[in-house]
Amino acid sequence: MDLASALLYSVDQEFLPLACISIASIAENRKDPVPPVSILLHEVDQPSRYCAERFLEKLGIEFHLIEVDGGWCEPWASKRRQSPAKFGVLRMEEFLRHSARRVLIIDADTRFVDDIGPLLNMPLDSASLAATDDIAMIADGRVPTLTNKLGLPPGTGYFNSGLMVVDLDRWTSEQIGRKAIAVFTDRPEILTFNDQCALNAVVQGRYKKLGFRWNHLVGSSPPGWPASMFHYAGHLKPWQLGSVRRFWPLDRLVPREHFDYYDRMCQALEWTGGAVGRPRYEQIVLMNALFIKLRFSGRLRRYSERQTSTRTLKIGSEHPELLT
Ligand SMILES: [Mn+2]
Repeated sequence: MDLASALLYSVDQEFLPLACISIASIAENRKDPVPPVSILLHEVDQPSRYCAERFLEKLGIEFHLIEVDGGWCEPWASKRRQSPAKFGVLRMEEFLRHSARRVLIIDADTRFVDDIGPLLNMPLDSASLAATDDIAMIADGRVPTLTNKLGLPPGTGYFNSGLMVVDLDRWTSEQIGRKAIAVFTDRPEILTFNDQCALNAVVQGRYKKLGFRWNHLVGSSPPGWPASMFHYAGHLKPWQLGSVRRFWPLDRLVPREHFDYYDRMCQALEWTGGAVGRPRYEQIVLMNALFIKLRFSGRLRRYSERQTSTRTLKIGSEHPELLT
């Protein structure tokens, strides 16, 4: 029996179509019914909302689109040049429309290739959430610096917030969201990666570690590692780089199948607004410009280095249980 569960996304206009694709990927791989989905909407126009509704209705799942006024996270969100959508989950207990004991908080730039069933049933022991250690930060050797800046003791883990399996009662009683918000107002200088750093500062390493398969960072994780969920964190987003997929070294970093999947899904969405619905010539110009920027700033080379990093290999051999 599944616990009463819910899935939660928080998006703006640009990321709503991607949340829809992520949800479709969950439905494709799910044997049992998909738990109800709540999507927090920040400044989403009516045509986009209508596209999302039409697409999600076809999936035959229960969903709730919830308009959130992002004004509450000003002025610090604008100062950090972040969309308010990044912070909606920090107040999720106020926004969720139904009771749930377990909430999966999922980034829109993700795609599932396995049944989420194990995440709905796994024990969290005494932790308020489970998440995957950030392999990109491990590979870059940045975890000690990041956690030290957050005021955490040496050896504290650092999770990626792209997928969090949350015990809603504990999250609420431990005031994790409220405390994370306080980091933005009271101690913003400790943050490197916005909400992800704020949550790591609050949780202080007391999270249950999910296997690396549940947050496979495409381009950063070694390609041979198992994957149940692909996370297109950072710059390697297939929907932003489709027309330059054959250019070296992108062709090595992101397998062709990922581009094909997003081509197919973007078509199925029939989106009319936002980045996904941009005219073809405009997309091609933007994609080429982005590729040139990534290639010549050395960012693409850094991805290649992560995949073969000795730190990554070491984690894999020291913690084989995280690679099953
Ligand atoms: Mn992400």
